[in-house]
Amino acid sequence: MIDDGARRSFEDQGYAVARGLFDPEETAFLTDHFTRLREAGAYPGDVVGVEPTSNDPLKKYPRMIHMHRWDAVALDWLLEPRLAHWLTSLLGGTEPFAVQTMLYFKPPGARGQAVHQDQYYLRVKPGTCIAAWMALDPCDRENGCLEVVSGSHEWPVLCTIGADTSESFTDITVPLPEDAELVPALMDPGDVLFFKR
Ligand SMILES: O=C(O)CCC(=O)C(=O)O
Repeated sequence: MIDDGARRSFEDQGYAVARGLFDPEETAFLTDHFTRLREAGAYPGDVVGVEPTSNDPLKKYPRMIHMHRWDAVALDWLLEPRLAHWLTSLLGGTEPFAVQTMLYFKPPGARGQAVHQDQYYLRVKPGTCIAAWMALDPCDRENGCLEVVSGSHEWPVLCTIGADTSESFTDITVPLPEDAELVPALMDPGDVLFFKR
C-alpha cells in the first residue's frame, strides 16, 4: 500500500503525503463530530480557553489536544489501522507508540503556529516523533496549510527564539538557516501528511 516514492521522500526529505487515505464520508463525519464537540464547551488543554463571544477566532475555536483521552472517536482515529500501517512501514517495520491527538480549526482571520519542531514538545526517547496530519478541508497557502522544511528531520532539537504573536498563537519559534525553504503541504480532505521530528 505504501509506495516507494513515499518511502524515499520520507527518508530523504523527512515527510511524505498519503493521498486519499481516508474517504470523503469519513472526513465529513470527523469534521461534523469535532465541530460539535468544539461548540459544546471547553476541554482540558484548550490553549486560550473557549469564549464564544470573543472577536479572536482562536478564542471561539481553539485547537483541541489529547481528545483520545476522553473521546472514543478520537481514540479510534489515533489507533486507525491505515495510519498504523503507514507509520510502521515508514519506520521500517517498527511499531510506533501513539501518544497525542490534536485538531486545528483554522477559522478565517485566525493566527497560525510559527515554525517549530514537534520533538521540542514531545521529547521522544529513543528515536524521535512522527506526526500524521490529516486534512479535513482542502488546504493551501491562502487558508493556512502546514509547511515543512525539507531535510530538517536530520536536525537536532534547536534552541527556540520568540515568535511574532500577532501571527502565531504560540510564542516560540526556531531560527531557520538562510537557505531553508518552507514547502507548503497542499492537501485535499482525506490526505495524510507524515513527517519526522
Ligand atoms: O500547544 C500547542 O498547540 C503546541 C504543541 C505542538 O505544536 C505539538 O505538540 O506538536
